[in-house]
Amino acid sequence: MKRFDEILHNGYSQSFDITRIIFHEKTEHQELVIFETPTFGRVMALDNIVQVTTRDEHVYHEMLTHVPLLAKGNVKDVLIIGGGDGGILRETLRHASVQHATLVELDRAVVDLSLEHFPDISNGAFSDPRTDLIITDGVKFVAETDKRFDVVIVDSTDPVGPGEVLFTESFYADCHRCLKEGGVLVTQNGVPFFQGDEVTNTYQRMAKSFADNSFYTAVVPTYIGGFMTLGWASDDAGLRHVDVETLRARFAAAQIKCRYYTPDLHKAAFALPQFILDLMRK
Ligand code: AG3
Repeated sequence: MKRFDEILHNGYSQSFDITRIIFHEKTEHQELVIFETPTFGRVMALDNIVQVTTRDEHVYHEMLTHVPLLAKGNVKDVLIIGGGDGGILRETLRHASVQHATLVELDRAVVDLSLEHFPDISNGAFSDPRTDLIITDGVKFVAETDKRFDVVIVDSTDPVGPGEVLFTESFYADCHRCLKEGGVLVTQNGVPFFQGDEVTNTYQRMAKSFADNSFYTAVVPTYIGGFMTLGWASDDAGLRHVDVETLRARFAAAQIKCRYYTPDLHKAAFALPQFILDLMRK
């Protein structure tokens, strides 16, 4: 294999030069490949879809973490579904208010191989005393746990293969059940230019359990196609309208240095292009 061609969108793909294959095997749940590239550094793909690159992972991890945590403020308990590479966990634990971060990952191999080949992505987060790592099915966990969280972050693969169950109405209902009053759920929701149905489906499915739901955006170069949509749901509609001064004050107090996230960008990320608004139909 001299190149890696991502197979995700119909008739259009991205292709990486491979300078070295580091790992390539079928885990219990999916095909996992790790390789080195000249442009994006080290890359991990699951079932032929790029999940993480050392070059741009911070964009996705910062936006999927700091937006809900700073919108809510003083967050203590966070649940992460998926995210076995530890990037969301790393960003979550940068908030001193966080007392417990529970990470529920289906595939132990993702955690083990990320620790071995992408140590900077978790950057010690798995050994933090606040971390509780649980290897099980996220669907089962949210259906059964009696713990309650301020924020639930779903860092999933796309809705094909093992990730599909994390895009259902019953899963969102169980996430709602796991939230403290006025808590917030955020999810990975694809690239709407190519995966528009995901916006329409998630919009309708989240609305069944939450009083308010929408999307916000981030641009992640290796999730090709422009904007990525991140799903947002809460019973507190005010959380997606927190004013920028409050966000700036919380961000400054948290003393977190980011490479993509800024409070102004946080605010702006909820302003959606018309084609995404059009996909949000009941
Ligand atoms: N999980 C999200 C990958 C989404 C890729 N999808 C796409 N390009 N449409 C990434 C895991 C990072 N912790």
